Amino acid sequence: MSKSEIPKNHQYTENARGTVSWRSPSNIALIKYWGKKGFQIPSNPSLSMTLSDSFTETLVKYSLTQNPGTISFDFYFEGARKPQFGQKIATFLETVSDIFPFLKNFHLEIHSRNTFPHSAGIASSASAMSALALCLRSIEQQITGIENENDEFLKKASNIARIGSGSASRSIYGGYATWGKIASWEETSDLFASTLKTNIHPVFRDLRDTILIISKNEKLVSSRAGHGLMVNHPFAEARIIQANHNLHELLEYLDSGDFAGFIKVVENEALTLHALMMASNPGFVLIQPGTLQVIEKIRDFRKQTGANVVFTLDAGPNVHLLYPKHQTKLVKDFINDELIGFCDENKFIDDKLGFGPQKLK
Ligand code: 2P0
Repeated sequence: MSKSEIPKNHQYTENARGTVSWRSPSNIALIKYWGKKGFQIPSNPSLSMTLSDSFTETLVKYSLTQNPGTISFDFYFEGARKPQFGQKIATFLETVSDIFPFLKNFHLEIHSRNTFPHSAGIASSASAMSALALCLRSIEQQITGIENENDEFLKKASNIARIGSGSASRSIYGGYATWGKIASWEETSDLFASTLKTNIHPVFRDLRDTILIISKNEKLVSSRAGHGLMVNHPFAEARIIQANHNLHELLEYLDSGDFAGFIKVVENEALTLHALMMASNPGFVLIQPGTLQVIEKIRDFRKQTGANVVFTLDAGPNVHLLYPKHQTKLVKDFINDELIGFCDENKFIDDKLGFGPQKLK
């Protein structure tokens, strides 16, 4: 957009200031997004489970800026300025200012907090970027007075969240969400996520996720860099075929309630993600000895008890242990008896399948 097209401040005088706030959850991918083509377009479709209790709350106060034509904001994380997050937000706001021209007419005061402990090794970009995208969408609605249908509101929020962080596009929706074009599924897109509308068997409707914190340390290679290493990766083509195949199998198992099939696909995706990292050039390793020991324990436990427990991994060493609600006692005893010793300061986080973001203001 050229400078002359930037709306003049006086156009906004009626609704020149306000406050919006959203709570948005994190998610854990079951079919992994790893690798992109072009700008924030995934190489393959992904499918995730939206969490409930691990979320970001973001509040944005907006008011007309003194310097129209530039991005102007202050960012506070848990009450303090955080320059390293601020830089990511500056880039994001600049990128989406074509879509939200008001960003160059308003000053934003952004306050954000996470429910999960900072530096617990939990990826926060999905919840943080989705919360911010929803706030921007609400500001747009308030200052333009144009109210969209809920579906349209969320679709655009998901598109904006994707630009901030690919996985954030899925956090806009509760339950299970997919992002990325799935052949022959009209409602799917590379540009935004959508909620999974197919039948979900009851066994998958109350899934628990206990996140075993193997290490709280910041990882050495960012996801953004990891995605980049999928360009010219020797297994890239095979990975795209595998992800599509796994996605279709998983959809069948989610429908039929086949937990053994679910375990097979979900663990294959988790291990493949890290295998792709290791086979990158340069290769990198984000799992730790504790990750592998916990995986072995989980597989032994499953063999011995026949319990429906399955692990998955994010881009880090922590292990997500998924299981149906009715097995909570069995699994919690197992964690306390056999797994907790592998956790950093004995830490784990209990979470579960959630309903998606919530507007707070
Ligand atoms: C996912 N991850 O599907 C995969 C699996 C991590 C492992 O998406 O570059 O922070 O901001 O789009 O979304 C992490 O990458 O990357 C991720 P960007 P993002 O959840």
